[in-house]
Amino acid sequence: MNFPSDFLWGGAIAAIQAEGAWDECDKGLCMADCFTAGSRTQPRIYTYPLREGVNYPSHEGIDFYHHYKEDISLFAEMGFRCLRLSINWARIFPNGDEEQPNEKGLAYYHSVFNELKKYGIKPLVTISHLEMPNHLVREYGGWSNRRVIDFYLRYCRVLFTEFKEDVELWITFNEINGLAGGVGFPGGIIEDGDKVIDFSPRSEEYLSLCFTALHHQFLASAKAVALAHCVNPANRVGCMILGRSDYPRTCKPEDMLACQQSTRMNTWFCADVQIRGAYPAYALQYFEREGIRVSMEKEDARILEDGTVDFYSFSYYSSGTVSANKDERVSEGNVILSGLNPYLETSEWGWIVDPIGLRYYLSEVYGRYQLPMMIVENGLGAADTLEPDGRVHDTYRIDYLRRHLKALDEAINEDGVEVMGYTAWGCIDLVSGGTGEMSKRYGMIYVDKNDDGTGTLKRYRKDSFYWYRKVIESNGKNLN
Ligand code: BGP
Repeated sequence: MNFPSDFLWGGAIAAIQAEGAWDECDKGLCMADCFTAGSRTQPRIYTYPLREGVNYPSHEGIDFYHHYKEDISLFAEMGFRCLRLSINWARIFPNGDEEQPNEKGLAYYHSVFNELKKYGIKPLVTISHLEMPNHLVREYGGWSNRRVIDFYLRYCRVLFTEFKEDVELWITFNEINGLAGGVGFPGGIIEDGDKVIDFSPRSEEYLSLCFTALHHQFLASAKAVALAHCVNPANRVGCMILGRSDYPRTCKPEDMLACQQSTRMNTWFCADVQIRGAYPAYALQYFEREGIRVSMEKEDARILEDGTVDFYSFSYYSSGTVSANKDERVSEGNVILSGLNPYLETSEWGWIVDPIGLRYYLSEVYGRYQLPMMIVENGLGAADTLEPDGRVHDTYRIDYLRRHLKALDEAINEDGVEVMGYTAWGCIDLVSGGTGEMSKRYGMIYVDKNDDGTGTLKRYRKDSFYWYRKVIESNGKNLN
């Protein structure tokens, strides 16, 4: 076991799943504040206006907003060197299109960064993690509107200047490739009553909207990268890809080809644009074939070229299979669908568990780009039992993490992949993005909160807390 000495061990959270305080200190309503609670079988719905008596999990989250000092001290106790967190855009620009930022929002994040500094924990900030001010969704059609690029850049400029002393690691958009899978909400393409995650077959018009929104996010990201470098040359900005290894369902050449094609659009496409600075030919041909229209302007090629990212970050939970036969059963998973694998087990929530897939993925991606990589989300969503003595014996989570860290070690030491760090997803229990549940827990810290919103919000150290502390203390040498 040999991890680099400056390896960024830590955890990851997102504002909409942790902060709560949805209407405090002049924060505006954000898109995710309109997502109802759901479950594995009951989809979350976007409702606007908000409905009386409905549970909207982001409104309270785990109340990180008021508990950040306690939570950060627990992260420090585990030895974190890095915390990935996101800023809620609507806390800084409540409607998104104002000229001036909300000072109270800035003050809050200053306090959070100061607290992290106290413990020597580096922040890695996601500028937009599956949210945007709801006003931009309603009045502008989200990212399908080119004007949103300027609003985003105004927001970025404020962040880069305001937090120049505190933050040097940035991610422009969380899981930017979600939009390429034809799920519109990450682009703010959503209407009252829509399912938040909806995999039903989409029209050419809908897909055109998604890819137009994605194009605008590419431009916004590229401009943000250039701006970040200009404000502070020490800034490093990453793309963030929903990572997943896909295997052909069988060794039939047709399945190989189908797998190659789906991997291109699901995995390679966004990073190709953000790292190589141009649309790959296969994507343009895909648009042509599928009748997808994306309006691009003359200057766009130059913008993409001038704003390529510094590192490749990604989430990794699962792998999948692809078959030329489109009817093969699909597995559950986050935002992109794929087939089941008879050799692998699934989690309680139906996500395929595949540590070897992580090693495979790291090697494939590094081989293509040779950019430093960072795993900014990985973990097991599982139900936990809080024992009467306040303990949580989450051996299944330890086992999941251990196997993935072993795979990571092999990728670094046997395959030569350059990895900057690892931030475990939901290091403290938080609201599930996909289902809106609390019971789908990822944390090493248990938060006493139930799916219906009841609970004391008290924090408890799980067995995985002590285990992860040992891992970090030994710089990854001790995974037992
Ligand atoms: C990713 C998101 C995270 C988080 C994670 C786990 O797609 O970036 O925000 O939610 O998946 O997913 P879930 O919470 O649905 O289990």
